[in-house]
Amino acid sequence: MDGVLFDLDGVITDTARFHFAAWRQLAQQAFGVSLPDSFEAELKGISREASLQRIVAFAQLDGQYTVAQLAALATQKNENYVAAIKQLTAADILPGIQPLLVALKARGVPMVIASASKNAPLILDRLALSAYFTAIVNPNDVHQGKPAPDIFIAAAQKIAVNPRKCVGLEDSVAGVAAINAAGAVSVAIGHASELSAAAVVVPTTAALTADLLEQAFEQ
Ligand code: B16
Ligand code: MG
Repeated sequence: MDGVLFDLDGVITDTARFHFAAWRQLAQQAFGVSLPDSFEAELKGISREASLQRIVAFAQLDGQYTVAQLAALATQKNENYVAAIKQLTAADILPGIQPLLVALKARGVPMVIASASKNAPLILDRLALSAYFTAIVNPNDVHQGKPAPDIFIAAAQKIAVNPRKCVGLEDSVAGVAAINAAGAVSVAIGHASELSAAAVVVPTTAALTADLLEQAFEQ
């Protein structure tokens, strides 16, 4: 294993609740609709723009907004979201992640962030984890979002390692598909029934260790 490619939301910290709260507020204010709880999982790993499209479709307002209006709505959601995530501290790092980063760094394994979030640098800064990562892929530089492999291929390129020599960590179905399509070994966090496409599934981040990632890579 010559590199580890990390998703952010749901792997390093749980920002999904902040994303969903901000989308719910926007959907109510702009479209007058209440998003059901099931929408939270649906928006995981999906870009800001794609998330808004899904919400517009749910509100049955397809084609009613110009590109500029949609961009303004996405910006409005992001302003609320950024205000919320500014409260993040190292206490919000998911269980097992800090020891995993320490162990991988001690073994000299380079680590890269492959998140769909344009706010990844801010979040890592708030969590005091930036120093562990060689690079953060800018989703603006990636042609197609997850489930396309592009972001994981770009992450492996940042450390000049073949994706086949990397393990990718994900909590979303779209993200696992992206890791597999990139040729990396997928380790998923969540329900085995939902994430069955992954090489290995663990129930929570607390189960992640450097040895487990090495074993997943070797199997
Ligand atoms: P932003 P990940 C994803 O993060 C979130 O799961 C998804 O809900 C969000 O829409 C996306 O980032 C974009 O985030 O609006 O901050 O650019 O799971 O790929 O780390
Ligand atoms: Mg995620």
